[in-house]
Amino acid sequence: MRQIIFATNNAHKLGEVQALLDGVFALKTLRECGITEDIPETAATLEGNALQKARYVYERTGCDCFADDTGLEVEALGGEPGVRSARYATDGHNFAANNRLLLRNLEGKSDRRAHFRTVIALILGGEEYLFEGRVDGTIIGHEAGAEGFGYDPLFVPEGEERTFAEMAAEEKNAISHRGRAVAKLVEFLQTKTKN
Ligand code: ITT
Repeated sequence: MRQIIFATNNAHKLGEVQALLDGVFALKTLRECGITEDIPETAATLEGNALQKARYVYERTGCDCFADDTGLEVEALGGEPGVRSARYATDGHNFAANNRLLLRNLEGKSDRRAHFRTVIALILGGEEYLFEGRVDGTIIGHEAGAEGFGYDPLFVPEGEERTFAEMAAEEKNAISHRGRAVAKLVEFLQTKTKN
């Protein structure tokens, strides 16, 4: 099976995407390619960061690779935390602190609409491609559930009553931002590898 590198240091994402790409491409991790450092994400947009991460890996390995950048965009906060979702409350990836800050910033606000948006940048045979996935929903007033990661315990997708953190991984993947973006990636890779 053809191999492709997923440029992420987030083990949760790796698990989610691994399940979705099963049988299409064999995923290689950054560690397996000898890249152990954090990849810079300094762009002002999700698209920019996804491309920055994929290019970083392509320049070092010359191999087919992709990266995703995801943000939670909250209507009442003018799209925040958006591209700063990982570092909303602190410099690191402190999920609990990020969730506390989000709840505090939404205190007293009746508009709880939000969406997750994922942008995937793929470099295949040296060519760059972008794919996007989005899921709309609402931010509830307290954390619920222990599955998933990040803002999942606060996010109830449209048409559901449970948060992403209360769903099994397959349920989240079937409707999530990342699941939708990966579905587009998989469809593209399947047509490319047929030709
Ligand atoms: P890599 O850059 O190494 O891939 P990361 O954790 O920095 O990992 P992102 O920049 O794409 O990933 O994501 C930013 C943050 O958005 C992430 O740290 C989480 O807090 C949140 N996030 C991303 N995907 C999410 C998901 O599916 N559910 C809940 N929160 C998510």
